[in-house]
Amino acid sequence: MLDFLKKGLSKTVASMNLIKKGEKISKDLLEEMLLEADVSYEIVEEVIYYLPPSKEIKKEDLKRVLNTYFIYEEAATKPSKPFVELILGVNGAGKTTTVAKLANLYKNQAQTVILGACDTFRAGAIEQLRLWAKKLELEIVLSSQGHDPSAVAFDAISKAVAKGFDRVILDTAGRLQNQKNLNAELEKISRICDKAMQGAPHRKILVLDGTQGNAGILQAKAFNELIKLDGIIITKLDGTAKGGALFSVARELELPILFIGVGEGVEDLIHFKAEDYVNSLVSSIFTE
Ligand SMILES: Nc1nc2c(ncn2[C@@H]2O[C@H](COP(=O)(O)OP(=O)(O)O)[C@@H](O)[C@H]2O)c(=O)[nH]1
Ligand SMILES: [Mg+2]
Repeated sequence: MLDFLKKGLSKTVASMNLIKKGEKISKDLLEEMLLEADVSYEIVEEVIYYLPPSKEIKKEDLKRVLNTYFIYEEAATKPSKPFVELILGVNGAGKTTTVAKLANLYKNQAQTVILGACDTFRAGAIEQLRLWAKKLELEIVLSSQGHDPSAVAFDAISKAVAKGFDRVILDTAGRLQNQKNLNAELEKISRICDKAMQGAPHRKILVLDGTQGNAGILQAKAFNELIKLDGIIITKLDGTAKGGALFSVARELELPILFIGVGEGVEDLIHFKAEDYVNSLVSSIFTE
């Protein structure tokens, strides 16, 4: 069970006196519960439309309809050594923490990882990543605040190539309020990555703050227009009742959700599996 879903939904159930017994639920209550979980209004209406036209909804029918939303698979990536990942997103979304989580995951799979502290905009960001690298005993390439992030990316990839590392993960700064600069910066980082190693970056991942619910979608779209994304990681789903926004995120961006973040620790990263997510949501709706 994904607890973040249960938390939000049990509140709704408690506050309502509508029919809900075992394997069936009234359409009105279902609608209410999906909205409460921050499934967007548009998608709730659509789900209701695709359900059988009876007043009471069966669990299996709901599962079937909800599962149709996560159809976007990750494009097949050619194996590459090193495999370079660019982590994008606005300030505070959870990028640096997610870089550490991913690095830890790869390390546990016996892969060698080098981190690139390309968020040179804030001194705190470099230090934060340096501390993670120390804790996880990982190599890191960094420079000082204000330096060119592309240079850091170039050095990290070159080092990984020279030393035969399996992975490079590049943390970045996300100043969406200054789109023009960000655009130029991301374009340059991409270009320099490719210069350091042809084909890099191999995966561009957007980190989205899950507590923003559906409000994060516009932001995500803006990033996807700046740089073609390969997938999304949604963070902070441990502290929110807005887990239902994942439906609209997947649908609107037509991108796969790769992982979800459920805490501040390095282990708090879950591989996103649509079926488990839908099962959890449906179970929370049908059990009190
Ligand atoms: N509860 C929770 N907090 C998170 C999660 N991911 C990141 N954070 C916290 O969110 C804050 C911002 O994260 P950070 O990685 O610095 O964001 P960045 O600015 O995008 O690099 C930090 O306090 C993190 O500990 C998560 O999955 N759950
Ligand atoms: Mg950061």
